[in-house]
Amino acid sequence: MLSRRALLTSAAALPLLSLAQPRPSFANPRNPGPVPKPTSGRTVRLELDVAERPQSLPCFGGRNLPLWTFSPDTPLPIVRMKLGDRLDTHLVNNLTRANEHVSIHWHGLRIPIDQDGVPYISQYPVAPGRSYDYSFVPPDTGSYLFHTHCNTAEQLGRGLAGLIIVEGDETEPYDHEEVLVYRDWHMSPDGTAPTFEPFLTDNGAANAGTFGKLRSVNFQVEPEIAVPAGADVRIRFYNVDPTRILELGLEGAEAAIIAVDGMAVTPFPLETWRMGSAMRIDLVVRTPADGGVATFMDYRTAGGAVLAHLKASGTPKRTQAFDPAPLAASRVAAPDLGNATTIAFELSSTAQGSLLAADAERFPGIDSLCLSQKTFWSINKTTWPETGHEKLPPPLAVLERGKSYIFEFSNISKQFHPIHFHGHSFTYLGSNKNNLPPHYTDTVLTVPRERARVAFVADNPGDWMLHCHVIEHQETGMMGYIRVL
Ligand SMILES: [Cu+2]
Repeated sequence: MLSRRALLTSAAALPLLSLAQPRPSFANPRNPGPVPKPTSGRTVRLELDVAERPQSLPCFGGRNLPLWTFSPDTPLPIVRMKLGDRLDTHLVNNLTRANEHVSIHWHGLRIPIDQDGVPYISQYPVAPGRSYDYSFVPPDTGSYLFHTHCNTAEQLGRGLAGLIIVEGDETEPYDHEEVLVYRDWHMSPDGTAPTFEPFLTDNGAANAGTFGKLRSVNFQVEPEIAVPAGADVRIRFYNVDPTRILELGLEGAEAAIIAVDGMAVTPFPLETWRMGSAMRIDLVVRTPADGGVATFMDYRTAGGAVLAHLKASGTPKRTQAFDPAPLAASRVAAPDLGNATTIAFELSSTAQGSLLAADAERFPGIDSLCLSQKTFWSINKTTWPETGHEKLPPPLAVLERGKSYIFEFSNISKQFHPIHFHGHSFTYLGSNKNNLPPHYTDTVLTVPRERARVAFVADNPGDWMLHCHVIEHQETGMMGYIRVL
């Protein structure tokens, strides 16, 4: 299906290719407001007790699955804090499987490297029975998440994720807020066995990934979420699935994107927006009149798949035309494009990966090829961690602190790759395939034959992971790191 996105164009900064049609925009969009000031200096404490907790979520249809979660109280901890607050986290690994280590990555947060939660780079992984403490002050407002960075396909697949919301970015109050969290579950839709299906398969890893068969939003199948009628409702939409890439759209209501990966943008209409694993957008939706319904859809699925409904009720809160209020500007430093150094990254499959993908096409269902080494993907022909996470290859690039860089990602493979960079936020420059409005992102979602460019100031010293967030691609080679000296 040709997506609506493919028909859209924009006047993004420094496009590689100018296309004729203008992208839809609001008549007089308002730019993000002044950078917010920290308003408090509290310490927020977070206890993460990682353990297996079999439970039945609403989407499981009465079945119990052996979830791995951070808390006995909720399957998805949500931390709300104010800009300026410190987050002190005590992590305990109470998993009982031998050698099932954990570490916590704070996805999208531009925090110091020693808090980044990557095993063998920022810390040793935390063994069963052991604990670890994190402490940092998030520097930005917005919508973020955390997840483990060990055995991630399975650990995230079993449920180990949480959200961090740093408040203080609204320039005008919206009428209401909802958090929508998308994910699949690796369970058989008809089976009764209280177990998960495989999280990582050779066939999946060499292709688009192993998808869960059950889709959920907020742990429900196609939930109906109550919202006030005729109101401007802020929606924080998260894709926390380890694999699936969504093409998110909304039918039945006007909507504006006001932030991408936590960082404010000049509001622009939501047509559709591609969201890889761990990507977020903040929206303002003008909800329908009393009794009306608006529906979130995924257009990457043939014919479109329903994700969730917003059901409006009450007297309309607003009657004037939709003019979404912007958020406060991000404090991400503006890259100096005139003096930036460009570094190219080629995203490709390995010979083994290509062979396996071709075999899978010829022999559907083929899997478990007894491969001694599963290395299907590479960045600039280099791979990690085929011989162990702890054996670090050399960095993909060494950057000078304070200087500006342009990263150019060329996807020469047959699959989508959302490339996530730790510790920084990219300024999107443009692409030969998808000209998107100006925005910041911590993940560059590339499609086959796409050449996408982003820029940033290397202002955070450390060894920062650069990897595909289709977790099976990451775990089969598409992973490296960038050194900022
Ligand atoms: Cu990938």
